[in-house]
Amino acid sequence: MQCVVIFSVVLSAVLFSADAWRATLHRDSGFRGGSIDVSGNGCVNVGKDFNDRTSSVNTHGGCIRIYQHGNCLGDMKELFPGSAAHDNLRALGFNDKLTSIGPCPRRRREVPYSLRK
Ligand SMILES: [Ca+2]
Repeated sequence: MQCVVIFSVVLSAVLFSADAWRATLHRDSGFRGGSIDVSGNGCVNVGKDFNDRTSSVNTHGGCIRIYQHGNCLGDMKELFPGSAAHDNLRALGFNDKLTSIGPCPRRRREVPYSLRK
């Protein structure tokens, strides 16, 4: 019985960590202006102070999906190391739109270095 409990705890830790993400949202482009750290294991709605006010995002080397509406609905953009315009969401058509953030699908393929810009 104890083994089952330990196994369950370890398994849930692995499952949750696989979806864990962290991001810093900035009100202005170029990672300037007021900022807030957001993290989660699934979909998270950003606080109303930052709803529709984010202009640049630091993904801390991870992959996140940003959504136009709450509960990870509406237009979506994927941000990951090597993707364009973390520092200027306007270039993605996403300035002052971000309302929720979620993880990227697991086992996303690595972007070949040659395709990075
Ligand atoms: Ca929005």
